[in-house]
Amino acid sequence: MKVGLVGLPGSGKSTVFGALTGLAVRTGYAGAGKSNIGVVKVPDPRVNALAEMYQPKKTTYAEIAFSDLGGGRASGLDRNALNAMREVDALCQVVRGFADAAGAPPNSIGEIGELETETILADLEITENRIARLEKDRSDARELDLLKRIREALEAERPLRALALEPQERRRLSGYAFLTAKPLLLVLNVAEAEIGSQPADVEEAAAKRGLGWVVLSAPVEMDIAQMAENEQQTFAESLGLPEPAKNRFIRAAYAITDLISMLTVGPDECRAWPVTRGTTAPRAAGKIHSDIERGFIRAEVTHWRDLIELGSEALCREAGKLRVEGRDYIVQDGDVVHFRFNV
Ligand SMILES: Nc1nc2c(ncn2[C@@H]2O[C@H](COP(=O)(O)OP(=O)(O)OP(=O)(O)O)[C@@H](O)[C@H]2O)c(=O)[nH]1
Ligand SMILES: [Mg+2]
Repeated sequence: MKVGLVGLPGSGKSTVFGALTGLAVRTGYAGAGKSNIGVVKVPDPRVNALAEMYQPKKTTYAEIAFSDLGGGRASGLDRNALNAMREVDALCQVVRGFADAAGAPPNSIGEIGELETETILADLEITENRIARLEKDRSDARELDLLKRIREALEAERPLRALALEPQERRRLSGYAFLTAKPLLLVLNVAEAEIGSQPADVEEAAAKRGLGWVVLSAPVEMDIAQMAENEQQTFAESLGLPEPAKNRFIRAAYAITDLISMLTVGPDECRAWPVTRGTTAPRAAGKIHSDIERGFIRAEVTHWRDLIELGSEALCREAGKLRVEGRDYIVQDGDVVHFRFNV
C-alpha cells in the first residue's frame, strides 16, 4: 500500500514527508517539485502495551509507504502531478494553513476545492474518451452504462468516492485509476502558534465531503521526528498534545487504505500485521507463512485489551475470553491471533 502526499505547491508536502520519515529532505525552493518516497512505521499503542507485557526479543510495527508526489509547478496542479497520483492507493492532501513566505494568508478551503476540481476534470476526461470509444465500437454495453453514471456524477462535481456503487462495479472501474475514487485524507498544516486549533471552516469542508482530517504543524513535527522516541512523547505533551500529531496522522492514513492490524504475541516477537479489511483467518495466516495457510486448523483469538487486562492467553481461556475460530472467520482490527496448523 502506498499513500501519496499531494497538494498545491508550497503547501508543505515535503516538510510533512520529512516529519513522517525522519529523513532530511529538501523543502522550500531547493525541493520544489521534487518527489520522495519512504517507508514509515505505524505507531501503535496496542503493540507497545503487548511488548511491555511480553518483553519480546523483537517488536515489529505495521508499515506503510508514503510518497511526496512533488509534481506541480508554481502554476498549480499540472498534468504530471495528477498522473503521479494514479500510482498510489490513497491520497493525503496537505493544505497550507500558515501564511506563506510572501505573507499570503492561508486559503485552505480554496485549496481543498482546487484539488477536487482538478481531479474531477482529470477523471472526466478519461471517462469521456472511454465513452466515445465504447459508443463507436459497441463492445461493452454494461461498461458504457456504468461510465455514463460516472460521467453524470463528475459533471455534477461529485467525487467518485462518494458514489454508491456495487463492489463488482468498483472492481470494473479499478483499471481506470480514477483519482476521485481514491480514499482521501486532509492534513491541515498550520503555523506553530496554531497547534491544537480546529478551524471550523476546514471541519465543515471535511464533514461535507465525508473526509477525515488531521491538524499538524509540519516544521514542529519535523523537529519532533529528530528526537529519541521517549523524548518525542514528552515534547508533544509540553505542547499540549497527547502524542506527536504525526502519529495520529500516520494511523489515519493507514486506516483509509482499508488496512487493519492483526496482532501476534510471544517471547520472540510482538507484531502488527497489516491485513486488508474483510480477510479470512487462513488468508491472514498466509501473511505470516504460506505453510500456516495451507495447514490451517483453527485460530485462537483474544482481543488485545482482554489480554492486557487478564495477563495471559491461559487466563483469557479460563475467563472465556479466548475464542476458537475456523476457516470462515473474518479477522478484526486488534485481534491477537494464535494459529494452529499442521504441515
Ligand atoms: N511558517 C511555516 N512554514 C512552513 C510550514 N510548513 C512548511 N513551511 C515552509 O513552506 C515552504 C514550502 O514547504 P515544502 O514542504 O517545501 O512545500 P511542498 O508542498 O513540498 O512544495 P513543492 O514541492 O514546491 O510543491 C518551506 O520553506 C517550508 O519550510 C508551516 O507549517 N509553517
Ligand atoms: Mg516539495
